[in-house]
Amino acid sequence: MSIVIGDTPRTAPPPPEPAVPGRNYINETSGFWSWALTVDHKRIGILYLVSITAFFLVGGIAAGLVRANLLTPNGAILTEDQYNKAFTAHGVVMLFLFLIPSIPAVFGNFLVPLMIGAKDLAFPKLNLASWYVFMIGAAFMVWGLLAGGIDTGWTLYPPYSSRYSHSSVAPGVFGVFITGFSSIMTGLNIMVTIHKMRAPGMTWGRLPLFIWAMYATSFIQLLGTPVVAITLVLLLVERLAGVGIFDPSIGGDPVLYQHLFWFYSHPAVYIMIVPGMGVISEVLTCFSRKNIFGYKAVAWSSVGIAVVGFLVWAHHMFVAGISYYSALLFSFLTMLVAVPSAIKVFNWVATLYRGSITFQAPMMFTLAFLVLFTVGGVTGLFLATMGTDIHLHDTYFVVAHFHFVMVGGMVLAYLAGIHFWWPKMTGRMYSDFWSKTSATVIFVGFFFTFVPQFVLGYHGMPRRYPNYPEEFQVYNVLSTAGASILGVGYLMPAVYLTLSLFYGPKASANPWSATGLEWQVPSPPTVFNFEYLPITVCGPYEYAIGVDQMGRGLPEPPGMSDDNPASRLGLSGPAGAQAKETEVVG
Ligand code: HEM
Ligand SMILES: [Cu+2]
Repeated sequence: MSIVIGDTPRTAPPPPEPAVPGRNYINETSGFWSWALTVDHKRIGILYLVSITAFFLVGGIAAGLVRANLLTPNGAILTEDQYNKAFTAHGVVMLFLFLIPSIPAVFGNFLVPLMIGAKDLAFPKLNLASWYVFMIGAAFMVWGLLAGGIDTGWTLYPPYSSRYSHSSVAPGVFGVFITGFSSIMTGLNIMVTIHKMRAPGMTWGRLPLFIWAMYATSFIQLLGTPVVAITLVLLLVERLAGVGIFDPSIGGDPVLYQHLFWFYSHPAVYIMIVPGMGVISEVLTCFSRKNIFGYKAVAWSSVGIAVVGFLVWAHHMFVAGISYYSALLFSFLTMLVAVPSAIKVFNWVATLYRGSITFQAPMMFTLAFLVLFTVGGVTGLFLATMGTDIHLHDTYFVVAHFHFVMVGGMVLAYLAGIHFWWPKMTGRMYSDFWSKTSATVIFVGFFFTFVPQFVLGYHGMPRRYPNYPEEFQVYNVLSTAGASILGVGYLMPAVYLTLSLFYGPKASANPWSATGLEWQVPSPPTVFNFEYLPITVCGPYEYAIGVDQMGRGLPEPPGMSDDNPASRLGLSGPAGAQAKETEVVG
């Protein structure tokens, strides 16, 4: 039966209480083994959080070395060989050990069961195994990076990587190969969970958009990762056994490697960004107190990106000697992939329109994402256009482009997510002032770091070179100065979030007055998440009528007390019309 809600529930539900008060997933059991052998998706999420934060620090130090070296035209601190190893370490660690696992493994683990009303992921033991596999792969990579370093760049192009490099390519490549399995396990687990474990009433059309994004991401992880895995094995076979696969001097084909590598690595950039887009949809709706504009379009565009993302890989190879006609085709297909991304951006902006926006830290990171990701996406179109890419390929323009999407996009979405769900994950609130300051410092630092790189690339400064002509110095100094600001911006959350664990005020179950099922359980949640079976009665973003997904009234949103309640509840403006359309199935 479906009914239309007439009057608006105004009272907050009684805070849900665990069966044994004060018990939660963090303090239920204690000791080393209770964490090392846990199969609780929330604890595994925390294990991932701690590990990838450490890797982010390592990758950040490598980036600091690269930028410091570029302060002077002839290299300020590193030898040329050390420089090659520093930027490779930066790329490898950031991509394989931070960005790819970040949102899927941390928030995917922690939130997917909570958001769909499940006790855990479908395969809890596989989930724990995925973390161990990740750490084993990471150990091999760290071995490669410490024992001699790797100097090939993260793309590991043969024949240099397979035959001529004297650095520790083999353990590094083997490590990347192993972490791939972890990614596949996580993807598989999340996909099965979304299919099989949704609570009653949680239909596909009522799934939070983060879940749709995670679903699309799992699809890429499952289909793409095996391809890179076999490619890396072939690389190792050539390097260790001398079998000619990619090196032309022994009968191989180096362009084949590029095809295989980018067949995974282009979709992999969507493993990085699509989950971030999911986070943005959650935070943006909550802090503008509005339903998402165009739910179906946003949900299906995640799937669209996942599918079309597989058809565009050769845009990395326009100058690698592929035929003119295939380059033309890939140029066209690449433009297509920008369409679903643009659909999302338009719908987010439309969601903001006439919303009751408040500027808590998660929202500030989200708005920064909107600006920076858009710039990143649009500059991707310059690169997708063959004529301009021939000029821009392998220059700092490309470096700036992918940092806008990966750092300005993904990392900011990740920070938005951390700030949004931190109270849920830890049960503590963090400093309002410092979190907003950090968002501002990161935004400013980001601009100073990467905008000069567009100019450098346009003027022809190649990427991966340790030195440059003098006229480029001013832009490089600007970029390094910006990177220092950015570094400070990143250190701030590390400090105030850690302090919040000890001194932060206790968080309520639903501190942001959000609608998702994860906010209907205590902060932090209990071991089995729900003391009762949550029954979903409506879509995920009914802020306009002020109800959560179980149809219960929301608490007062933060920063809203001085507002006119009528406008907040959507009784005026376009949200009023939305309220009438809202269907509640009982
Ligand atoms: C919005 C649509 C996008 C388009 C049209 C696009 C287009 C392109 C093109 C054509 C290149 C190759 C440039 C060259 O090597 O000369 C490129 C490079 C790259 N893009 Fe994008 N891109 C888009 C979104 C993204 C996203 C969302 C990410 C990551 C989250 C990303 C990450 C990268 C990376 C890492 C590279 C460089 C890889 C390397 O050679 O090291 N791009 N992009
Ligand atoms: Cu690409």
